[in-house]
Amino acid sequence: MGERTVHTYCRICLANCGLAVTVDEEENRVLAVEPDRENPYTWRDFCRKGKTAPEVVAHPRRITRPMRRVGDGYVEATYEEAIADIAARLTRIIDRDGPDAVGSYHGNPMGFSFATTSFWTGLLDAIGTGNRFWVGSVDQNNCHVVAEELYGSELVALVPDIDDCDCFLLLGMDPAHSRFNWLENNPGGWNRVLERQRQGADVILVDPRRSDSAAKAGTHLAIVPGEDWAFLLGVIKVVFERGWERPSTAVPVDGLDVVRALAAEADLGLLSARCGIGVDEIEDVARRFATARTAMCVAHTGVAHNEHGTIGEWLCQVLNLVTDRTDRPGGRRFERGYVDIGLVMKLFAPAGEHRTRLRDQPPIVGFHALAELPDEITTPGPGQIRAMLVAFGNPVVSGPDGAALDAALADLDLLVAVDLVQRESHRHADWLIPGTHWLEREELSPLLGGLQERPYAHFAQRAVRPPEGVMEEWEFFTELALAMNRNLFGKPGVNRFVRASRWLARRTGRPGLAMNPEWLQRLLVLLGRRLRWSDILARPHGYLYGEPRYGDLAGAIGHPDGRVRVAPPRLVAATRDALAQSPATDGAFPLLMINRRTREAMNSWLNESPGLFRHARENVLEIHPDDARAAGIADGELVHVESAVGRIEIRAEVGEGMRRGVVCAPHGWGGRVFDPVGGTGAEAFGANRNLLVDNRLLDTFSQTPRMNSVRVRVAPRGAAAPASAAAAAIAAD
Ligand SMILES: Nc1nc2c(c(=O)[nH]1)N[C@H]1C(S)=C(S)[C@@H](COP(=O)(O)OP(=O)(O)OC[C@H]3O[C@@H](n4cnc5c(=O)[nH]c(N)nc54)[C@H](O)[C@@H]3O)O[C@H]1N2
Ligand SMILES: Nc1nc2c(c(=O)[nH]1)N[C@H]1C(S)=C(S)[C@@H](COP(=O)(O)OP(=O)(O)OC[C@H]3O[C@@H](n4cnc5c(=O)[nH]c(N)nc54)[C@H](O)[C@@H]3O)O[C@H]1N2
Ligand code: SF4
Ligand SMILES: [Mo]
Repeated sequence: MGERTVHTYCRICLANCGLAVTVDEEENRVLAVEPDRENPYTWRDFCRKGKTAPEVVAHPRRITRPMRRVGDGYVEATYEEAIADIAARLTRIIDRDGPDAVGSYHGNPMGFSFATTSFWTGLLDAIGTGNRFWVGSVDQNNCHVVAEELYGSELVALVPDIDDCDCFLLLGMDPAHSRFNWLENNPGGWNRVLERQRQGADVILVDPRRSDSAAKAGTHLAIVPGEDWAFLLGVIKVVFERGWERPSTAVPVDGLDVVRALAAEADLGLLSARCGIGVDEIEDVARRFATARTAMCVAHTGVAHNEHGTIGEWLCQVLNLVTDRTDRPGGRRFERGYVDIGLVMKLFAPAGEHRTRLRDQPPIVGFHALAELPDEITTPGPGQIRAMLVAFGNPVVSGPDGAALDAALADLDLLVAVDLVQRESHRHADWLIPGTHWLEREELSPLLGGLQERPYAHFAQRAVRPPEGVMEEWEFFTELALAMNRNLFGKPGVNRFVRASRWLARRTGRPGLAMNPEWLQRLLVLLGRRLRWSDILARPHGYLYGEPRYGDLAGAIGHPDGRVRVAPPRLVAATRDALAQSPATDGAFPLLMINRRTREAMNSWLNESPGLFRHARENVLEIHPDDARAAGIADGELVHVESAVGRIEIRAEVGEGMRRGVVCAPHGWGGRVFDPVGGTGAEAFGANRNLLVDNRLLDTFSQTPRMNSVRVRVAPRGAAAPASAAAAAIAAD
């Protein structure tokens, strides 16, 4: 009685698994989440995170009313009170200090909600601030920079053609845990790679750690962290020298001579010494990759989060371009999706002129780097940030030097957090605004259409209604702009139009006439001229609307001459500089700390979900037995890990899987979940390894911190010197 099955998809990670969700309609409750086996495309990665999603919907600490800070605690308030107060305070700050005094940060889960991303931009444009910060700067900015340089468009992401690939060269990814997705989604991708391997394909995985994925790959190369660029340059050099070069036949390419010259200058012995992979192994990889029938090189976050992460991504694409793997079967192609990506760019990520006040950095895809945020808040002067809006994000845990950011957030005149629960980054919030869970939202994400490995569209059905009275995030952003009397999207007349449409909806009794995000979704589908809205809606299990096509990349190139610029001068120059420098070492901090993900957690959320962890609910520090011996620590022992900016306590796990000199701790742990409603103590699991990451040591192109090559030392607990003041303070309270 009252039970219903809703077909939708999971929006925790980009695998976007198709789901069959059983709900109790009367109680508005999710009873079970199962994979939707009738979905033609996306359910095979289904995992416990999706299965236990109802625990997040019914989170005992979930915020279901706006909460206003009073002293050290919170009291419930109405949306009217919240919106009026926030609008008044923001207006005062803007009048006093200008629009840039209002900053923003949004995190990864917002990317799954098209309505939210568009109205977030609508609100920020209403405010008129350029101080917009985002998660891409601790994630995939390097890909956007390379796409802009090579293809003239920041949003070009090439999807792999797994089922026809004979040679996979995969760097810095652990798809056995994180699934085969990053910017693009390859449903069931890792299992399909392994299936290709069983059929005879070559799988080469490059990772300093013998990850679960590396253990399954035919070849594992344990690279020195941060030196993927050197390895790839070596491979490219060998390709040129042996005459294996086959320039792209899919796209016209300029600058090959420059790349050839750069590769010729580099010394293979030195490259090998840098990356810790033998000359013979580099030559072998080059041969296998270049002479395979089909091949692809793909680099993920392991490569990105390093000093030369952008050079690494660039050389990965260069290798594909000089061996004719780009936009060719078995390689990586451009999926045009069902909306006009150029139009979307103009609408949602217009080329920003704004530069950061202190470090004078440009935005990437419209947003600045999290690493710069603390200084922009704490440094006085015109343009100083005095208020912050934080939505769908936990930057104190997921970003670099969380202690510095935590101290900065404490210093603001106004902090507004929009989230399901109050996490570490929200602890100083003046207002906590409820978020909605994806099971409570219906949406089409036209942007993700171009990131699917096959032409695919899926309208997500709503499974349950949000808690009584809770507004969807986009509605809250709209209300705030209206209350501030600042035009949404910064466009004259928009607010008047919104009000008029609401009036009409009330008059006619047709709620759909009130302006809402579905209008934008339908408009984009219409302008894309590839799919009909009704055809998408008619397929609740998802819509595979075509076969993969090759040759569309040529038409997507944004450079006026329509040619790929394979040798961007600034990347070539930076590679020369990197070649001229020998890798730095630091006797005080002899180990390099890298990152990995845990299957059961999603970045910094879900690690508190009761149904997810069967074993210890903590992250650990993996360390090689020789390094453990040298540091005087034993397996299972709590140890101190210290860098130049912080210190954490974490349990050691000694094992042969680590490269010597490298330790690994997953990010996303150690942040607290507070209880603003019940007032009970905060919960936390594990240690925040990002407290050790310096927010000034960045990849200059992507503005991303070196989260995968953090110089640290490890010592038994009690033996280490005192932690930095800020890290000690955050740990103390
Ligand atoms: N060292 C190191 N650091 C890393 C990485 C790494 O590899 N190494 N990875 C980086 C990467 S790839 C990423 S994507 C970032 C993630 O960085 P962030 O996106 O800033 O962090 P998350 O932990 O994903 O925080 C997501 C927040 O959104 C909330 N949330 C979830 N769903 C919803 C919703 O529907 N509505 C609302 N309002 N809130 C919601 C959660 O409760 C949580 O507080 O971390 C980065 N940090
Ligand atoms: N279960 C789970 N799945 C997720 C997520 C999650 O948090 N949990 N997050 C999602 C998100 S937001 C993203 S962006 C994707 C990311 O997906 P991936 O990029 O695949 O991320 P990881 O699984 O962390 O794998 C990174 C690998 O890089 C290795 N590595 C570290 N440093 C280096 C280096 O310098 N060079 C090389 N070659 N390797 C290095 C690490 O040992 C690790 O095995 O995963 C998504 N999927
Ligand atoms: S979290 Fe799990 S179920 Fe959800 S999309 Fe990712 S792999 Fe699929
Ligand atoms: Mo990410």
